[in-house]
Amino acid sequence: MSEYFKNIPKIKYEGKNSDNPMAFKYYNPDEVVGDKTMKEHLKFSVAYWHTFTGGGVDPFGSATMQRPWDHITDPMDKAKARVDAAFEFFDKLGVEYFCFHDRDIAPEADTLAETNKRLDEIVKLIKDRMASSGVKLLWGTASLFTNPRFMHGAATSCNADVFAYAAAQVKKAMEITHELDGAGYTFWGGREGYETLLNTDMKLELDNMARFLHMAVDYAKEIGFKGTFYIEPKPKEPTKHQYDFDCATVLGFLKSYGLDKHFKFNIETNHATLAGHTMQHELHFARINGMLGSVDANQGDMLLGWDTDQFPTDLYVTTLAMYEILKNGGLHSGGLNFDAKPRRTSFEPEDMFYAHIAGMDAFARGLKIAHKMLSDGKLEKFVQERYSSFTKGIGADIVNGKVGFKELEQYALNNTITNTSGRQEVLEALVNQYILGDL
Ligand code: XUL
Ligand code: CO
Repeated sequence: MSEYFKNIPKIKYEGKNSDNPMAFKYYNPDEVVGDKTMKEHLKFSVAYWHTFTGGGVDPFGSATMQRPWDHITDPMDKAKARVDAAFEFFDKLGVEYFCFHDRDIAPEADTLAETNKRLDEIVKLIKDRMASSGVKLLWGTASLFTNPRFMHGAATSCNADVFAYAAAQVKKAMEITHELDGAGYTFWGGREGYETLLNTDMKLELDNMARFLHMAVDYAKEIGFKGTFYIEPKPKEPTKHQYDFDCATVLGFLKSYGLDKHFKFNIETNHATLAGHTMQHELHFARINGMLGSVDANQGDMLLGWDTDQFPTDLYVTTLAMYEILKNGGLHSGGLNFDAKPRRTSFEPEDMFYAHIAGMDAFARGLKIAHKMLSDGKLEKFVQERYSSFTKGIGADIVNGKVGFKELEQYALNNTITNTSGRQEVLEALVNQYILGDL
C-alpha cells in the first residue's frame, strides 16, 4: 500500500513549550483528567468531506488544495486512494473516529443502482481498514443537497419523486452506517427550507419532513440499527430559511410530531453563530433538555454571515463547550467531529495535520480548564446562590406549586424587594483567570 503523507511522522505530544508545529502541545491522549483520559473525553473525529474530498472551492474560485491523490483520474480509483490516505491520516494523527456522507466516500454514478454498487465496493474497503486499525465510525449521513435533483429540497421538496429518491438514499446510507457499526446517524437538513413563501406550502413541507424522519426511525428498528439519530440544526445556508433553525426550534418540531424521544442534537459551533447564539447557549439548551448528543467542532467568523467552517482555536469557546459537555457527563455515543476545513490559502497536505492539531490542542486545553472550573465549583456555587430565593419561603412555595396569583398578591403587598448584583464582570474575569491557568 502506498504512503500518502511520506514526510509526516506520527504526531506526538511534546508539551506546552514545544515549538514543533507537527506536535501536540496540550493534547496528551493518555493523560487522565478527572475520571477519564483525554482521549476518552474528547473522542475526536475527522470529517471525510472536508479533509478528503473538499478542494477549497469558493464562489469565486476553483480548488486550491494540493492532495497526494490529485494525479489519479478514474473516480473509483481516486475514491479507493482516499480510503488508504484517510486511514494513514487517522493513524498518524491518533484520531479514532471519522464521519462521512455517502457521496464523500464513493462518487455518484448514472443510476441509483450503480451508485449503490460503488458504495458497497468502497464500504467493503473501509470495513477492512476499520478492522485492522480499530478506527470507528462516529456517524454516517447522506448528501441530500449536492445533486441538482435536490434543488427544491429532499424531504421538503415540492416534488414527490425527489422525496422518494431521498428516502431510497437515506435507506442505503443507514444500511452502510449499520454495516460499519456506526455509533450514530446524522440528519442535517441540507436544503430543507425555503427561499420565498410565495411558492411554498410550509405546512406540507414540515409534515413531510416529519413523515420522512418517522420512516427513518421505523427502518432503523427494522434493520436493528441501534446507533443514535442526530439532528444538526442550522438557521440558513444553503436556503435562506432552514427549517432546523436552532436547537430550540428543532425541539419544538420534534415534540409536535412525536419524534423527540428518537433524536438527539449534533450541534455545530458555526451554526450556533449563524443562529445568533453562542455555542454554549446551544449546548446548554440541549443539555437541560436531555438532547445533547454530539458536536461538530469548528468555529465561524463573527464578522461574516456565512458558514466558514474554520478549525476551532478560540479557547474561550472550547472551554465553555467542554464545560457544558462535562456537565452532561460526556458525549456518550457522540464525539467532537471536526466539521472544518483549512483555509483556501492553507493548501498543502501538511496543513491538514496542522489544522487538526490546532483544533485538538484547543479542545484539550479547554477540557482541562473546564474540569478545573467545575472541580473548584465557584461558578456553579455563584449560580446556585443567585437563585437561592427559590429554595426557601415564598420561592419554595412557587417551585412546589403551593401558591397562585392570589397568595402571591398578598405576599407582594406585605414585602419589599431587595435585589443583588449579577456580578457578570467578576465572573468573566474569573473565567479569564482559569483560561490563563492562574487558578
Ligand atoms: C453543513 C454541515 C454538514 C453536516 C453533515 O453546514 O454542517 O456538513 O455536518 O451533513
Ligand atoms: Co456539520
